[in-house]
Amino acid sequence: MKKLTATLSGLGVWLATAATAQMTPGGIAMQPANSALAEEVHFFHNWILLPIITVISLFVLALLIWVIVRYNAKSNPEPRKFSHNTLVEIIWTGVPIIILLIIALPSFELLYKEDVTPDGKQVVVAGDGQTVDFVFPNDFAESRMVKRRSHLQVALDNGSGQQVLRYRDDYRVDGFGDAEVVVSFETPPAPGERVIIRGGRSSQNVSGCPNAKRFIDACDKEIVMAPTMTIKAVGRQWGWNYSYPDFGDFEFLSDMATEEESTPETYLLEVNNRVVVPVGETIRITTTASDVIHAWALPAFAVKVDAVPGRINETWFSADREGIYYGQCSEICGVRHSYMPIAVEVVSRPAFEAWVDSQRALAEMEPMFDSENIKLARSENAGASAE
Ligand SMILES: [Cu+2]
Repeated sequence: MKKLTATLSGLGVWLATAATAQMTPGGIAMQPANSALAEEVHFFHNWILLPIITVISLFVLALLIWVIVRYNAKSNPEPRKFSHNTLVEIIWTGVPIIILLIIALPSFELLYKEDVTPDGKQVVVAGDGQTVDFVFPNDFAESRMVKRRSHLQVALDNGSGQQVLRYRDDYRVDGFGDAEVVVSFETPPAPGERVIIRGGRSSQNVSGCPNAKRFIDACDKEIVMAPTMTIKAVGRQWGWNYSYPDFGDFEFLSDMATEEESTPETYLLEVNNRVVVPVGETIRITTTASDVIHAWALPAFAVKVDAVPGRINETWFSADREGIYYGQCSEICGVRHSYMPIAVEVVSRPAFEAWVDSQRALAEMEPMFDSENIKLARSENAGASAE
């Protein structure tokens, strides 16, 4: 493999967007979430796990204090001799089962969302003032087909933003579970209006609810689009190799930046070549390793997936905001385990395309996009370690 290493200087153009998420000194809370799924994970931790563990800890502490005070040898010199109490035993078996169920049900949902890559897709049709029926091809795998109203979302865009429509009030649907789902309107959408139909099984809570300005405007779930690209991340002792198979399979090494190349806040987290992704798009990450087990983890996206030699693991994320997000290898992999950080730079779509073309230029490929101002982000190795 051609080794490409670089200095940070070329990436300066993108530094301007710098909202970042990283560890902070003394921090105890989780890093700010940058995806709807990460917000759901944080909600699960902050409003289900933390209250339950707090109540249990205080309850057990109170029991202990009660036993110590009330039943010590001095205040209770004549202990009673019973050893069973059926009612108490049923309660202390039953209540933990209920608590575990309360924890398990939402955690299964989260695990499923993290595990299954979204497959949602979107059909946009222009209205002509006459057509009332719009077809959504239901060409998913049988187990993932659009079969219920919650698998479909419909919006109208008249040029001033998307207006989410209500099932039955605004439109009707024919053919749930069939090869074609037909969305019907009472009044035909006017010329210039665009009908947007989103379908799929993968949904997530709307980020930043209730003030979200997303496809679904209220406190609701939105269908998550299928990935627009795949990034391959290969862990090695001690750094990451990335490639972008959808864009000509250019690849680069990503190694920890030196102290001089980092800021005091990002030292040990910064890398010489960051992963660059477009904002708001679903990104599939496939990961493996070339020597021992590593793990690709990015707290702001609630992503953590093992990179195992000889097998490919898959995960996904969709970033809500532009910025730079840091993570670290999260499977102890050797002496320099703590020196193989992960840095993801989330940029606008045009900036992403310019970056892709710059990487293709470095790999001596033709540009893919009509991007202006291509900056060559990778230069010759200026001291950053490639090993
Ligand atoms: Cu590692």
